[in-house]
Amino acid sequence: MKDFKAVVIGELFPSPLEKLEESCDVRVWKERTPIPTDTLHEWLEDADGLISRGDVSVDEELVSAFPHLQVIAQSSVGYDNVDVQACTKKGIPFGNTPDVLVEATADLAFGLVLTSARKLHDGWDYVRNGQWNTSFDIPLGTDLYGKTLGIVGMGNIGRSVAKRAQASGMNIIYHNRKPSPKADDVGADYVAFDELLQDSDFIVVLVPLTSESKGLFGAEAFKKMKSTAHFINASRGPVVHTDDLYDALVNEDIAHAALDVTDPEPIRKDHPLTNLSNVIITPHIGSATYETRNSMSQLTVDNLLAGLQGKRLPACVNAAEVKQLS
Ligand code: 8YV
Repeated sequence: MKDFKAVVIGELFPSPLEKLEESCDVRVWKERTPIPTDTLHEWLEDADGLISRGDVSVDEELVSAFPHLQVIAQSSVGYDNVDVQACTKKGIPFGNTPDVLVEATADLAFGLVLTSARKLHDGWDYVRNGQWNTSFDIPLGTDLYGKTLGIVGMGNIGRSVAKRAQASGMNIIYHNRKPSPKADDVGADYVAFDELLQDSDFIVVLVPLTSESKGLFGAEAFKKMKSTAHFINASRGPVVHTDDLYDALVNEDIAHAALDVTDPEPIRKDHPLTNLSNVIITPHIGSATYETRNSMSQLTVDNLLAGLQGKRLPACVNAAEVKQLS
């Protein structure tokens, strides 16, 4: 009999899992499919801690229903699936994994900028179809050098994307609710949202999903962009109005989109968006490297164990509101 009981939705790396098992009886939902509600409720009945996943709705009902639940941790930086206020109301600290995934996610976002500009995916298709550049019908890409990159959401990931863009000789502008000190030494200038839409050759979206950012990119926004603009989303799908993006791509209001996140997610193979030649989609893999997922796993377990032991979580979203021992 261990000190605590923990429920884990999703797989943990072996070493963090072992660490968790030293003090907890652990039940793990390893399937890729969402855990059935009945199973989740049954498992949570006597659980002290929960490691959740983006596809679990950690809403007020769930947070309030289980009296033993003392701490919730999630292996992601985004937590739009979690009602943090409800956690706070119940005195439950909620931990996430910022910082450790910054560089991997910035690589992916900037990788999408490069792929979109240089049509790497088309090049591969050509070779697979037995063609080479000697056919002279290779579609030409566009330079990054001298172009303007607009970052919507200048947080830690935005700052790391800006550094990569700086190295490629791009001009960088950004928009946040207010100017961010994170942009100070990466040569990024603060501009109004509309100015960013009008002036950017590449737009990278990195905002969290909130009631304010939901649907931020709709018909009106796409109409304001350059017809040569490349639109990259590495944040959350619902920040973009999918039908409006589809129309913008079909009507050539913008040139190209590269998406790591979609709405709906996962997107079906036969979804109209996936049939367009001016879009590429990757399956939400911003943090999907061995090193980063391992660090995320470790931090998630450290968050959960700290909470169970009544200590301050190393990465706590509601630390200021929930009283914790240091
Ligand atoms: C997660 C992400 O890996 O951290 C985030 O917010 O989007 C990804 O890095 C994914 O949500 C799985 O939890």
